[in-house]
Amino acid sequence: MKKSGEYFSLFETSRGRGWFIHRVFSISMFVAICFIWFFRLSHIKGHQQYQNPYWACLALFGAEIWFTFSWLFSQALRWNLVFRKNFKTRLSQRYEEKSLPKVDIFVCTADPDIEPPIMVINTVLSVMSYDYPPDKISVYLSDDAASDITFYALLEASTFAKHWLPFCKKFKVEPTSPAAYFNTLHHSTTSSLHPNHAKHLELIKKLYEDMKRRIEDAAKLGGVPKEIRSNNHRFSEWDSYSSRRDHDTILQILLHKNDKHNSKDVDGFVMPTLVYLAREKRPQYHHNFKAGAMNALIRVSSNISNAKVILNVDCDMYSNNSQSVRDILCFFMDDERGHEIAYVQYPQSFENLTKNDLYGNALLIPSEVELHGADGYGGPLYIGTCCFHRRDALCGKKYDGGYRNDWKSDNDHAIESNLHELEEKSKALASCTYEENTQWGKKMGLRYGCLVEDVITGFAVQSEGWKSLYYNPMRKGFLGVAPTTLLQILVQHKRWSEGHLQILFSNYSPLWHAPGIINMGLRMCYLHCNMWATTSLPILCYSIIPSLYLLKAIPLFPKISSPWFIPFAYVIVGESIYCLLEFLIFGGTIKGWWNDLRMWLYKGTSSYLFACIDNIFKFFGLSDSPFTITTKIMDEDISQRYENEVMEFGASSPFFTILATLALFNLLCLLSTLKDLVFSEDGVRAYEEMVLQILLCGFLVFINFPIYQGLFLRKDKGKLPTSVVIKSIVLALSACILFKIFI
Ligand SMILES: *[C@@H]1O[C@H](CO)[C@@H](O)[C@H](O)[C@H]1NC(C)=O
Ligand SMILES: CC(=O)N[C@H]1CO[C@H](CO)[C@@H](O)[C@@H]1O
Repeated sequence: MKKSGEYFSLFETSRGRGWFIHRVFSISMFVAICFIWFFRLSHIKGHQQYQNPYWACLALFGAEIWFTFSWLFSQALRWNLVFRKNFKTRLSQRYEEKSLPKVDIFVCTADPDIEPPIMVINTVLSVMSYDYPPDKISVYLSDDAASDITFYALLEASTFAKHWLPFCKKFKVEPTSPAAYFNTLHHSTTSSLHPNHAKHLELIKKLYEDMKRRIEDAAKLGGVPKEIRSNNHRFSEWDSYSSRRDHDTILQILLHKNDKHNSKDVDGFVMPTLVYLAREKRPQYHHNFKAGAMNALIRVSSNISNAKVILNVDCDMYSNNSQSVRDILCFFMDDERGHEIAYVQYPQSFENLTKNDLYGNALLIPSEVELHGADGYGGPLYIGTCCFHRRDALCGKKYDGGYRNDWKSDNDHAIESNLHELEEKSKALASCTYEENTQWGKKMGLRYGCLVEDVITGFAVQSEGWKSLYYNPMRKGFLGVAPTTLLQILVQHKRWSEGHLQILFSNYSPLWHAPGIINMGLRMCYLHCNMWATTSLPILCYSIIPSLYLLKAIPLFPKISSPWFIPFAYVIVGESIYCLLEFLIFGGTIKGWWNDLRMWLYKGTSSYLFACIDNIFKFFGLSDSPFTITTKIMDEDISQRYENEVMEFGASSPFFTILATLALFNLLCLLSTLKDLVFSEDGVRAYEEMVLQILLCGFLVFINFPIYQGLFLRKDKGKLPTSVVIKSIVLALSACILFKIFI
């Protein structure tokens, strides 16, 4: 992509391969789906020789309509995949030294019990060590628990960083999170290192281990030891602390270049700015969760460093590539396209994945396909972490064609006031009352009132005319810890799907918001996600109704010799093969695909269902859904089972009751059918008409195998608890019996 004259773009865009074949396939699939609709419409009155299952057919038709829309939206996400490639050397040639912009990095943590401080500071250290001029990096940690232990850990980290940063620079360490780096060394032999490197490594490792021990000791004690507290005036800020939900703003600038005594590393080079922030909390003010924390960070940072580019990461996502800042600036600083980009989203990637990814944690299809598809329409979703923002866009500025950022002026903003004054002035920006009568949370910063504040914010920014971009390099930019139990994942997806459904009915609904600014394709991409929760109903229809009618041998689908059978077969086989191929092409395994399909089913029948119910409750003002953080720590046992890909139940939860009931119910239906098939004289001919129903029920039984194991076969702590076993047996049996008797 050459521009007139000498100018070369800093990035280029290429289109996904195979798009033409995909489109042809897509259209053929659509035709087949239309035939299925025709079939339903013409057969909705039911079969002459049987009782008329009018309502059942109507429900299935409803489900099919719903699936069709959901499928259409998913096609939008596959219609036009684009891939980005950048040119860091050009960036360096053009801007190094003179005018590389400053970057503010926000790390958010919310609970020291769930997010251990040692993990948090590993993330902080990893982003402090970016290969980028350190005086241009500022790292802000937002601690929504205002935990003195997290602060103590950060304080320790600021000292450790003085050794760690030069070490990283000298030996080109990757990844720059100490824990992750030391972990990689286990695998390769440290003996192959240069003696000088080995010596330094040993020293730094000891420093790290000592620091880790001190932090973990403090965590065990449940507080920072008295000696340390009294020796450091910084802890006096906790004097006002009465609880996590009731305290003053605590703001500490731990490292800053204006600090004469404490701003250089052991080699005498200046260090990145490091700031700790716990915004003010009062019980009578709603704190708006992470969105509130981010907005406080945006304001506080504007007073301290005011970088034009903001990176936002969760405290468990460490940087796995020290070049990421430069990678991203290639997009923002491109002369031709850069000025319209509001944010660049990285995929959310995880290190703790097992080979076949039992829980579909890798989000393979969303991150390898769907976000590329959204990018093709000018706007991947903002997913709340691993995202680089343009400050102006995040703060509510509108994009009009004339917008240009002057990166040079960015560096002029110098702070002369002394650090104490700076801290005091900044504190006011993080107070509970600051946002009263302002546009924060409405038109500025992250938008409030939605469980997926990130997605709605991304959409709001795009509806101000900005574009966003998806960057998914081979080597992942950030790595986090994936949830490791089924319940954590189901709860997480409940929150996501519930939040997405809120968007659908909010002011920022992709159905009608910002006409003329957001194109149809992108709207469909958003709708695909917004509709997650509602797909629970069709999925439930399909996992209950056909199996129920098996019990009475009433067919709901065409028989095998009928021409109507063909579109059904085409859609089922075509879609399965397509999904499998897609999964394999993007690096999954066959078993991984099967697991992913199972998770789709489980989310559909539990998380999404509860999300729908909760949304309805909320609509009538009945319940206030708590923002649940998913746990990141776990005991030995659970982690063993996770590594062996054994499904973790363990807890008694309505999520599991519903999954187990459905699994048992389908098992009963299948067994009863097979019994009839074997013992009845006319069995085979009768069942020729029921083949699709038997296959569907058989599929549901087959995919639910881990549940039967958890119900009846396993002895370990991760099996389904007895209460769930009893409830699900009673429920499934009574459903079958009642149906047999009354319908
Ligand atoms: C993380 O970074 C290392 C280099 O430090 C690289 O070898 C590895 O492939 C990266 N991990 C992922 C998942 O990309
Ligand atoms: C929480 C967890 O499972 N952590 C593990 C993630 O993977 C690394 C290396 O693969 C292990 O060292 C952690 O214990």
